[in-house]
Parts: sequence; C-alpha cells; structure tokens
Amino acid sequence: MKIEAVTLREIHMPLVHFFETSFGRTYSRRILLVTVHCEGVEGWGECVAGEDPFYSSEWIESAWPTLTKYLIPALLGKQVESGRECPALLKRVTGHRMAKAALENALWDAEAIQKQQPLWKLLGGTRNEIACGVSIGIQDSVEQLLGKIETELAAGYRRIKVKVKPGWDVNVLERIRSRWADITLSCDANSAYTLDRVEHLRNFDQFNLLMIEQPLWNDDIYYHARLQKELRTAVCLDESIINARVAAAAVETGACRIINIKVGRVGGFSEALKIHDVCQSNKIPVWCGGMLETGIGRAALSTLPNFTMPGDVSASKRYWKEDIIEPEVEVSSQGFIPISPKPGRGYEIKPELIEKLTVRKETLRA
Ligand code: OSB
Ligand code: MG
Repeated sequence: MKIEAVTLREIHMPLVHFFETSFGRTYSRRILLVTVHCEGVEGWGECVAGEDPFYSSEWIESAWPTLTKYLIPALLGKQVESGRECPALLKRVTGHRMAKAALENALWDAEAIQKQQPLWKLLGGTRNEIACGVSIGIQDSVEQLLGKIETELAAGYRRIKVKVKPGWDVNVLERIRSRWADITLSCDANSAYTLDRVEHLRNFDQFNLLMIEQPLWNDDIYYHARLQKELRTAVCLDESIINARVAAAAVETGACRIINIKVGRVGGFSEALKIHDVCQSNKIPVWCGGMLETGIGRAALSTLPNFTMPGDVSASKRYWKEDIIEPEVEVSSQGFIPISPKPGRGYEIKPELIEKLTVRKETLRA
C-alpha cells in the first residue's frame, strides 16, 4: 500500500454525562481523527490525547503539530505492507505515543480492509466476544454514584470501576460494598496518592477489590513495587506502562499484578501486542482501558487471549448521543460486545456526521 495522503480532523463531541477523575472534570471531548489514504483504501485512527495535558503530557494541541510536522511526513509516499512497519518509520520522534498510535492504527485498519480480513484477526485475536466493564467518574454525591452503579449493573456490565481520590475513597467504597457485597469492583486513583499514604491505602484491602489502578505517580514503577508489597489488593498499572520494556520491568519488580493496556497510551497496536505477550508469558492478566474514545478507538485488541478481565469498553450510548460509527457499540444484557466477522474494522464510519462535527481539517499529500 502506498501512503498517498493523510487527513487530520478535530471533531467536537459533548459527553452524555460529565466524567471526573482525580485530575479534573470533562464535559465535552475534542477528538483528533486520522485518515490514511492508500490506493483507494481509507484507514481510520483516533488519537486519544485529551483536551488538557493532565492524564499525560500529550494533549490535542501537541498531537496536531507533531503529526503534521514530523509523523505524517515520515510516512507520506512510503510503500508499506503492514501497520507493523509504522513504529520503525516514526522512531526518530521521541514520545508522542498517542499521536503515533492514531497514525499506526489507521494503517492497521487500511491493511485489514486491503487484506479483507477482520482487524481483530489480523491482530491475532481469538475471542468472538468481549467482556465489558464500566468506569464511573467522581460524582457530585455518593447517592448519585450509587444510582449510576445500579443503572450499569442492570445494563449487564461485568465489572464496576470507580474513580477515587483523597476524600472520595474509603467512604465511597464502604457505601458501595454495604449495598453490593459481591459485585466485581475495582477503583482507579489516576496517581492521586503518595507512598506516605500507605496506611490509608491499606484500608482499601477490606473491600475485596479486583484491583486498585495507578495509585501513585504516573511515571513510577519502583514505589509501586514497594506499595504492592504492603497491600493485599492487586495493583494495576495504567499511566506508568508506556511500552513493553517498562511492562517487563514492572512485572519483574512486582510493581503490579495486573496491567491495563490502552493502545493510544503505548503508541499503537504493535507495542500493545508486545505488552500483551510480555504479560501473557509472565501470567499477568491484562484488560483494555479506555480514554473516552468514540467507537473508532475501541474493542479489537480485547480479543487477544490474555485479555482475561473485563475492559473499559462500554456501549456508545454511555458516552455519546450519537456515535460516529454504525452500527454503534452495543453491549448485551450479559455484558458482552459481540465481535464482527466482517473484514476490516467491522463497522462503518459516518462521513456526514463526522463532517458536521469537524471544526478543523488538514490534508497532507505525498
Ligand atoms: O484512567 O482509565 C483512565 C478516562 C480518561 C482518562 C483516563 C482514564 C479514563 C477512564 C475512562 O477511566 C474509561 C472509558 O473510556 O470508559
Ligand atoms: Mg486508569
């Protein structure tokens, strides 16, 4: 496939409900979409960089110029057979993994369409359905949170994850557990704690949580290893796991017992597959994290064999009034997303809707 042109778009999409983590509240998403044009085939990718550099140093305003000035020019005019070739072509640029992932994943999509194979099969997936969980943000009141949990359980979701931070943690988990003693429950701190809060974090052990996600600094492995030794609850790393080498180091040092893989965070499908394999050979279960993406950015990866825990892959309607793909992502009453046997990404892009939501657009040609 010759990469003839790449189109970048920024679309604006309000969330159905605000989403709050320990680093702030989001009402509406600014989403960067990438389209690669390769000899009549169009591949689509989504950049998961946020509106602000809070979850990671990358954000939409860093991703855009990095793509136009460096990453896209490194690909234009190139002949590639597979998305796998992308990391080597983009290697000169340090970091900017979310920007790279959008481009690489668009190429995987184009490759799948060109080969008339489902994307998930091309990635090595073996499942035909994905177990779904939900990530529920910090709310205005605990009552509001309990109401949301009730709704999601009724919808069939197989794991509830709640966001925590100092002041919204043990008190909240207590209320949840006193109402639902047996549900599969986990929590995500997005780096809201420090190691000197270990006594406080030990209180989490009483709630029989599936995991506590990213309790300490976003760039830390070592102190998570110290913390994991002090806790019965499994630590799961999200922000800290930026590539397969760091994943191997985290596993070797005992910094976590579970890893959250987000394709965007780690730079694309190629690196995500490597992390999957490192974890599988070390018997560390993984699951697929989300970044409030549209339907474009989700699901295919979760079909790999070591994705043994429900992911943050939820129905389109939890996020959007109308998603930009069809059919929209739907979750069964048992909490699963069936995987499409169709070639390519398995759903259609809605070009008119995307055009309507677009606030800026730029095409670079070979
Ligand atoms: O830490 O997993 C996270 C959303 C934005 C930034 C970070 C995170 C999240 C989520 C949302 O938890 C998961 C989803 O997309 O449903
Ligand atoms: Mg997380």
